[in-house]
Formats: sequence, C-alpha cells, structure tokens
Amino acid sequence: MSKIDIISMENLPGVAALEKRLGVSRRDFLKLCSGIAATLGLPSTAAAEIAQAVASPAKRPSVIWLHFQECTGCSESLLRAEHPTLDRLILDVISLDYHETLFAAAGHQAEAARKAAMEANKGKYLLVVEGAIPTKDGGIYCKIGGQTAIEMVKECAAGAAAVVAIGSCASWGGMPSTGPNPTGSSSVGEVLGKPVVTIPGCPPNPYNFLATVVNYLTFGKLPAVDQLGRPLFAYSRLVHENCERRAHFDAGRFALEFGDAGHRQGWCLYKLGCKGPETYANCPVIGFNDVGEVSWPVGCGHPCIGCTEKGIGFAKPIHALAELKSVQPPLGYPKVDEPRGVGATIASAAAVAALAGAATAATYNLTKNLGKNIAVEGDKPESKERAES
Ligand code: FSX
Ligand code: SF4
Ligand code: F3S
Repeated sequence: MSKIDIISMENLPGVAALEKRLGVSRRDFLKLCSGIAATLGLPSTAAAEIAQAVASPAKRPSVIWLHFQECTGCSESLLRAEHPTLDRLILDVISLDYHETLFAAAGHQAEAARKAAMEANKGKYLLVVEGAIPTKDGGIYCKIGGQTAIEMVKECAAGAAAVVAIGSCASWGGMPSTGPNPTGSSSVGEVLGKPVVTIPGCPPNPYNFLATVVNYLTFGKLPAVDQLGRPLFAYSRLVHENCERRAHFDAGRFALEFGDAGHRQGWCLYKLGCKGPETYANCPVIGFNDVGEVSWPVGCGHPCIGCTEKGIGFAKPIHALAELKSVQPPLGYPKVDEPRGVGATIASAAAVAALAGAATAATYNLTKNLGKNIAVEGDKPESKERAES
C-alpha cells in the first residue's frame, strides 16, 4: 500500500476515534486492515472499505457465542492474540452479547441476557459455536441452563443471520469425537442438518476468524467456502505447499527422529509423521501469536498433526506417513511455465513436452527422495546408520 493510500485512509470518518477507543495508532490499525484485505485475497484498495466498516460503531454485528464440548482454546487463542491488540479489535468489531466464559453474569441472568439479545437482534445476529455437540442418549452429556447442547444450538440458530463453527470440534467433531466417541460428538452442521461456515483448527488462527467477520461486516456476506464450509481464503492450499521446509522435502532431506542433526537443521518432518501434505490450512503463511513466521507447529519443529482436517487430526496416528495429495511446486518457487501464445509453435510444443517431462521427473524424484535418508555432518552415529540403510 502506498503512502498516499495510507494518508487518505487515515482521514476516513471514524478512524481517528478508533485511536482512542482501541488504544492503537491509526497507522497500526490501517496496516491491520491492509493485512486483513491481503488475508482475504482482496486488492489493497479493499483495505479502505474494511477500515471504514470496522471504524463505524453503528455496524457492529451482534454475536451469540456458544460453548459445548471443547477446551476453550478457540476463545483463548482470540484473547491471547497480541499485536496490535487483536483481542480488543475483535471485541470492538463485534458486539459480543453472549459468551459464557467472558460473561460477568451467571445462572438465570446469563440465560436471560442470551434470550434478550436473540430477541433484540432477531434475524441479524451471528451465531458462533465453539465445541462439538454430543448426540448420544438424547444429548444428555452436555447441558446448559437445563437445555441440552442440541436444543440450545437449534434454538439459537433459528433466529441467526449466519452460523459460524469455530475450531475443529464445532467444525467436524475434533478431539471429542476421537474413537470410540462415547458421547456421539458431532459437528454443528450435522446437528443443524445444514452447511455452516467452518473455521477448523485446534485452536484456529484468530486472523481467520477476524477476516471472516470483517468480510461479513464490510460486504454483508460470509466469504466463499469449500465443500466443507471452510473459507477459501484460508483453506484452499495444503500446508505442504507453503511450508518453509519444502525445499528439504523436495531434496529428500528428512529429520528421522526428534533431536537428530536433520531435525536440528530444520529439515523436513515428513518422516516424523507431518500431515502437511494432506492438510489444508494457511498456518505457514500467517503464523500464530504475532511473533514471526516460524511461529506455527512445523516452524517450531513439530510435525503438523492435521488439526484442521477431518479424518486426519486426532484420527490418523501421529507417526503415520501422510498421503501426498499433490506434488505441485510451492508458490514461492520460480515458474517453469512460459506465457502461452496463440497456436502451437515448435517452441511451445517443446515446452509442453518439457513440462510433461518435468512432471514425470518430479514424480520420479519424489519417489526416489522419499526412500532416501541423507545423513548430516555431525549427526549421531545411530541416525547415520538409519540414514545409510
Ligand atoms: Fe479447544 Fe475450541 Fe481445540 Fe476444540 O478450539 S483448541 S479442543 S478445536 O473447540 O477449545
Ligand atoms: Fe513441511 Fe511437513 Fe511438507 Fe515437510 S512434509 S515440507 S515439514 S509440510
Ligand atoms: Fe494444525 Fe497443522 Fe496448522 S497441526 S495448526 S493445521 S500446521
């Protein structure tokens, strides 16, 4: 974004008042809006629209936030977000009218507040659900205020403008649905019998939630989603496609055990069970906790466990090798394709043949490299043995 864009955005109505309200500088706020626009895959010009919508207190959508079978990590990850006071921004962008963990009210007062907020904002509020819903034995394994989770989610969804399932538990069952799933934990979509927007992750990245809500606030609709309800801006690429260790994967350099020389040098974690090749999420691109790009599971040296992916996270053993869903080169690699002209020329035919060859070669190299364990200088003797075997 150019200096001029930032200066003209700083003069948008309401932006100056935000400084006081949120305790963040206008610059930081506008940078965040540009970041959200980029996260949503929108051009930088959309940042001004986002800034205006967020800065307008009149536009705050009412949010009813329910908790069922979960660890409250989703709320924690929102509230623990740091720079530039993302938690404050989220709480300013939305009008959080019911949230059991953050509510000062308790018992009948809390229930009365939920019903009053639902009545006052009928047809307009966003329902956010955190946690899976137990369905066995009439849903008796999770009751709040005398209602089962099934009854409560159905009651709240009836008057909602849109339903967002936050976290893997609400999106597809997550941790509570791990076999043998004694309480019959199910997703919000399954219980409501209709598709809902899902933001999986255990916990999910707070920016993905913020960007979803800001999209709703700015453009009056929820973002485009895939067949599982996941916003495409966040879940259309495999973790493996944007992983900073990808070059090691392609070269066949793998950590073989935690703490070995390969692990210490940041080599690929595929052989330690990394599920990046079969998990769709933007973790390597946006990171967590605002502390830099290495702040995500693989960046910290732990294999991705596929926490955003039904059937992988909490289902597939951690040590099991991932299925390779794609051998496409990562976005950061230089292009091998040439711009296409009209009609076939000898050069383009040669390029097509070369590409076909490249694809075959890539698959060949991949197969070859997966069987390979390269030893690192200074590696432990037992690792070297494994590396040579
Ligand atoms: Fe916990 Fe949320 Fe995991 Fe589930 O996050 S972080 S168990 S996805 O519902 O609270
Ligand atoms: Fe990264 Fe895992 Fe893919 Fe290796 S297998 S490149 S660690 S995502
Ligand atoms: Fe989850 Fe894998 Fe991202 S474990 S947080 S999807 S890197």
